[in-house]
Amino acid sequence: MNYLALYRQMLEIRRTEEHLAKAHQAGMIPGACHTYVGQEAIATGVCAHLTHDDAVFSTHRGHGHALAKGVPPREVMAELFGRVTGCSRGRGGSMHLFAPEVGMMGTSGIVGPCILQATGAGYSARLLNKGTVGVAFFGDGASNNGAFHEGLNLAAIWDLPVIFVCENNLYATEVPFSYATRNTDMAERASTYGMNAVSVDGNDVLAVYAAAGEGIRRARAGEGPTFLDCKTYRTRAHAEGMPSLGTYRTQEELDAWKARDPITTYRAHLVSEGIASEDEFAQIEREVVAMVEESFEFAKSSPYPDPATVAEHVYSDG
Ligand SMILES: Cc1ncc(C[n+]2csc(CCOP(=O)(O)OP(=O)(O)O)c2C)c(N)n1
Ligand SMILES: [Mg+2]
Repeated sequence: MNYLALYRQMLEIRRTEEHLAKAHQAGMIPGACHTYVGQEAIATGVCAHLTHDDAVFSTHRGHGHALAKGVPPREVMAELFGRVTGCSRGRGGSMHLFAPEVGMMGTSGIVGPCILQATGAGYSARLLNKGTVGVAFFGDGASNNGAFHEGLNLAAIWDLPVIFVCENNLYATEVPFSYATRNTDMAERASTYGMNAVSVDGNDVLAVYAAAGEGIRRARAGEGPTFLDCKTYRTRAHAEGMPSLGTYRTQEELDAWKARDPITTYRAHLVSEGIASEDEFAQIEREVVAMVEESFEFAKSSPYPDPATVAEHVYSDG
């Protein structure tokens, strides 16, 4: 277990997202931009166990999943800016981040289907005897979509190697989860399908790392799917340009979750345990900031795709 690698990954996501938020405000990003700020521990703790052969299917809030799965920040940024150097060659933007070479099988603006796609990846892994896993990241809102029932049920009855990662940040856009469902205990709901299901503090990267590690071990060993109910909070607006508070949540609630920020609490934990020093963190901060700045300059100065190539990279060549 590399404690500082987990810290570096979370910080890379945070600093990239902060740049993207500013770029969106400056009008450099066409379309919507949903940041992952506050939820970094989840993608980081899960993806630390994955290889490039494991397949991740993601959501509208997927920059953090792409980064944690190994897509370089420069390719994520360039994609959001619509540049040809982006991971989807500038065709997709924020909600079509694809990088099959590292097992990033796409962010998506459609809430729910990633649950079925990950189940399909698990089915494929089983048929081909690959030893890999399919991973779905999705929000609490997706859990009330029909895809949730179909995906969990199939994975359970066939003992498929799938990890369902619910990022329960208490709201679907501005709808409280407690309004949208009678039973807000996601682990309990998942366990009724007959699968291993655990609740975890989604702001604690070590807790996520441990729970995901056990789930992935089980999946690779043929012991079936695992559901991770990760309790977390997004500390920015649902999407850039929307109000951060609105009328659906209070300043007190936001402040309470900011006090449990996954990056600062983890850093304080490592210092108090004597695992790392403030000097090491300062060094990591310098390196991450430099890398993200360089990625931003790279993305900004990259060309747009040639209009003559508009039909390329849209469908698979098979
Ligand atoms: C099938 C579908 N229905 C509705 C929407 C509109 N929509 C976009 S984001 C969102 C909320 C999703 O909430 P959640 O799954 O909890 O993810 P979060 O934004 O909280 O990360 C909705 C309803 C959509 N994109 N796709
Ligand atoms: Mg949500």
